[in-house]
Amino acid sequence: MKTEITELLGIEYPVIQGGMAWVAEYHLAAAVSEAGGLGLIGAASAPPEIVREQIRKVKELTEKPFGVNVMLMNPNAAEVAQVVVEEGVKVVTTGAGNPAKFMELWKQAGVKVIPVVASVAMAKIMEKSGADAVVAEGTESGGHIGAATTMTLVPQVVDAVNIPVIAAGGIADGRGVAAAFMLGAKAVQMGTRFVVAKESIVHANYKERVIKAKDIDSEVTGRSTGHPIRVLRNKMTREYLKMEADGVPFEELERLTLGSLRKAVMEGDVVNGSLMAGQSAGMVKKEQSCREIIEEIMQEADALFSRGNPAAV
Ligand code: TUI
Repeated sequence: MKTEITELLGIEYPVIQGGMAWVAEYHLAAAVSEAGGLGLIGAASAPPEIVREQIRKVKELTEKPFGVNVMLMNPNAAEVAQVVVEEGVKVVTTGAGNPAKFMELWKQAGVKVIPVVASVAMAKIMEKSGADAVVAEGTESGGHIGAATTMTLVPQVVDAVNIPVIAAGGIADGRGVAAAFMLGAKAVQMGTRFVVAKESIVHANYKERVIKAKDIDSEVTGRSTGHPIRVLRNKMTREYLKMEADGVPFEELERLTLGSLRKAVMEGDVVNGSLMAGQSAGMVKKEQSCREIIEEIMQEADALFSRGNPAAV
């Protein structure tokens, strides 16, 4: 399936993997790219030299295009931005901030820049700054989120910019892909479904929680501090939300969450760990390879398109 995004990035399927902190490491990124999507290394809060190492490892596993997600709240973001250029990475996505100050560096180096945005205003600023495309990420997503839903954000961003839009948030199967295209998106970004991919290094306990999750099993912590993060409900979220309601200072709350994502991903601590996942966790039913996931959702989407109006009797 060719779209403006498959052509821009030189990929086979209009599917991009989310740049998930701790989760989006080289095994997952290489598997998604090998399967014809765009795999991403999630730089998150990793030191720049670790990001360099991860990039080199992806290159050992695939010759296909891949990218790096630069998390802009990372104090090391400027060094990571530089590493990406030095290593000849072709695509960068950004999250949790405004990447304008890195745009010239990346554009000069011929890097395709795709900021993740959660509002129309930020999408317009990114287009003006020279972005090649934007990911419009709805509040259904896991991790750090904005306020608008995918259903309302994507068409408004599509109407506001002339660059291609990638839809994210709540998309985990072919129905979501088809719906995203109907809203005007030219590709989708998925995170949660790839958390449970065979090639994902996420601890089995965490994968099991995602697979068992129901529609309303996620919770948003940090609304009061201005850093809303969607995670699956557990002891950690209950404590966090109680502390938040009690007015515990931001720094103390941060301490409770920051190391907890690593604990969940690496150690499988599903009690005290931070189980970042989107609302689509309720739709994620089993562990599959990245190839199976991508081929399945694209077949589902194709079938819907060939059938005309799926609601008509
Ligand atoms: O970035 C994400 N999702 C993330 S980043 C992350 S790592 C983290 N861990 C602990 C605390 C904070 C982060 C986990 N999940 N998604 C992309 C995204 N970007 N969603 C929303 C935004 C966003 C928000 C504000 C983009 C731009 C923006 O601009 C604000 C401004 O004016 O600078």
